[in-house]
Amino acid sequence: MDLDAVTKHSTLHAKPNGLILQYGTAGFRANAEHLDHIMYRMGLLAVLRSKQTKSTIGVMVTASHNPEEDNGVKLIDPLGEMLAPSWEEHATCLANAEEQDLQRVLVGISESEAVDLQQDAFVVIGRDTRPSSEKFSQSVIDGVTVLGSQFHDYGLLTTPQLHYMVYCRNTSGQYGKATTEGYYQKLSKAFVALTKQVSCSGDEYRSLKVDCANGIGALKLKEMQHYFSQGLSVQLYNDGTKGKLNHLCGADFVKSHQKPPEGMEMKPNERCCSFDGDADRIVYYYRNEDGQFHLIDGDKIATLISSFLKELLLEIGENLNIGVVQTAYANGSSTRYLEEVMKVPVYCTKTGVKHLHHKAQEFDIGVYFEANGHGTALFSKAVEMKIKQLAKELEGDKGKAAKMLENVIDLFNQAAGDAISDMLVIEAILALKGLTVQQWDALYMDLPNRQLKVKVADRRVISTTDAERQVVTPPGLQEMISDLVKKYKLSRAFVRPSGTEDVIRVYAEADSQENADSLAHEVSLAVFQLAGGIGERPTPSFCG
Ligand code: 16G
Ligand code: MG
Repeated sequence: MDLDAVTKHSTLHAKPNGLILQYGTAGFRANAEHLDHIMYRMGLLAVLRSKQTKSTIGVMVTASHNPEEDNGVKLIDPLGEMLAPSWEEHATCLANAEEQDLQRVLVGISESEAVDLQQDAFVVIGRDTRPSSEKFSQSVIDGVTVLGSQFHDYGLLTTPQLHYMVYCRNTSGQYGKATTEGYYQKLSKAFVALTKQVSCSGDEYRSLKVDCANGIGALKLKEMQHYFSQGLSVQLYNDGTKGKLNHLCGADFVKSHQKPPEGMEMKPNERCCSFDGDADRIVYYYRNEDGQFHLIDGDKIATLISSFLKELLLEIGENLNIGVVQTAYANGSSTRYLEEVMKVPVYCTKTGVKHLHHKAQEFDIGVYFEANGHGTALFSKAVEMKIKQLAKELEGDKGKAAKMLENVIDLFNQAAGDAISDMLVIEAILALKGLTVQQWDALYMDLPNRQLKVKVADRRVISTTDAERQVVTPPGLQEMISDLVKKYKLSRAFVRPSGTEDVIRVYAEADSQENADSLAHEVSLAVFQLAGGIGERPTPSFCG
């Protein structure tokens, strides 16, 4: 390691004095003005991780659904997964080291992780469409090359596409070809094969309106659409030619405001969906004849997918274990429906994709979704091989089901939740089952719910257990929440420190919107009082 060169280049990416940032749930995120040094240093760290794992490592420059002025970066581990937790800590240390300590911290990480510095390294880089992203990917490359390592810059990519590339490269191409072309072909081939079997020929399933959040999803869908146009025609809205990234549009906006994005023309009962800014989340929605807006979030997506997979397994007579993984934010009705009607075991993990992903890997088939629309289905290697075998051997209806399952496995991005892949899976399932968007929505009724945030002096005063459903500290807060919950029917509430913003998040659900709103408000007051709230005390209008 040429440490003098590291220091010399570091002066070109100087760290603002005293700035402390943390590698959070989805990497670093902040206003772009503060991030250049982080990019350079993550280039350095990716090289060390690559040497240690003897694999290709990914670096994605994006701040997902955050405003355009922000940016962020995260590292992708060899199998396309999120960075291992011990390396998240190294990332935080390296990011916060003052210039004079940089060499020492870098050597410290190499030693503690027994990195063989003679080992070759390879880093792949992707970026979203933010104005600051191109320059930042150059800073990452500076970090990679100063350590004498090789890289490939994919340029503009969705986050899940970079996860896919990393996975392909580290499995000798067995998962697919590590190019955008390879990605488009793999997914489209599976989608077209699936939808060819659709017996009802209604045009209803042939078109879909997609809000691309003025982000990278628009560019990539435009490139991809002719590959699958036999099965589906997509109309793109908020494609980045006019509006600002994530501004009044995108999956996060639609989910949190429970209303359609700006710019979308919705006719009654038309199926629409929204991606987020880096296309790793998706939610669906429609308006009924009365103009009422209906949101179909990650919970209902998980329900549709797991019921379809369960039916296919029944058809081929295989008793494989399916598990659905959710977080505390999953609507209570979805959990009840999955457990009681579909008889599928449901598990709850902490918020953040890495937690759900790891839990889902414990099953033959693990379906995971956050209510906000991030998710996918994972198939164990043994299951994948078995299904491939059955698709060859079985005949008649069983053979047809096995072939469908084989294509479904190919259609899901096994490395990360992926809006494009999920969209094609959902479209295929709706068409194959002959379900309209209203029929899908009617599987169960969501319980009214409300999410709020409370500003506190230090969000770390709140710690939680039981997958964030119970508060441990400060003392007395859980008792207050439990007493408040008892006042309402079908109610539930929890609070957790955000991993991406300096706030405490509050979630409440109950039998009516009014009750969910009052419960959320009362719980916010308890947080404000016991966890050191700052600024204005939460008022009932807070809920609007
Ligand atoms: C990040 C997470 C997302 C989670 C959200 C919670 C990834 C890729 N993304 O966006 O899964 O739902 O954070 O944010 O892990 P919060 O901690 O601020 O509530
Ligand atoms: Mg995202």
